[in-house]
Amino acid sequence: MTSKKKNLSFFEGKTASDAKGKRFGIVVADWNKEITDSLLEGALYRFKEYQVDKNDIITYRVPGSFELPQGAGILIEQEEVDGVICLGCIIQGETRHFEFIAQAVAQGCMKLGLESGIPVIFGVLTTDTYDQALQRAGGKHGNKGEEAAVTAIQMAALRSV
Ligand code: RBF
Repeated sequence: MTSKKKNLSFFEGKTASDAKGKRFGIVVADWNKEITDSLLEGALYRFKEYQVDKNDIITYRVPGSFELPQGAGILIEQEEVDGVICLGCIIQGETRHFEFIAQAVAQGCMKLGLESGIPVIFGVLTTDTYDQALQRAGGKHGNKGEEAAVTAIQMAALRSV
């Protein structure tokens, strides 16, 4: 069912404490690069707003969304980070790849987060059309990359309670 509401997410601006001194990883998929680059831009914008130093942000690129959990795992092994966000865009095509990839990535991110103890944030758009993805990557439904960054900050803060 489609919704006429503009934006159903919680996100309305500043919702977490500043994260100065925290380190974050970002893993970005190259598939649908125009979209994932906008998600990345949104994430970097929010990290900056929350005082995260640019030297404390480590960005890795992977070919497609399917590779996101593995990329995040490698990043966690190689870098000391307080959280990782995975950014990707999976668009429903004519084959069942969509379902397999989306399921695998969601489960991979969850498993990695639980096993490593480092928050792994699922910032992956899963849409029927390219336009729906555009609307969630800086369009009328906001930028889910920004939300992923704020979620990582909130989860990192939870670890230091
Ligand atoms: N990766 C994405 O990030 N988004 C997609 O929409 C996407 N669609 C794909 C469709 C097909 C038919 C295939 C074979 C791959 C697709 N991938 C997509 C790439 C996938 O995430 C992964 O990089 C490759 O399957 C190699 O493991």
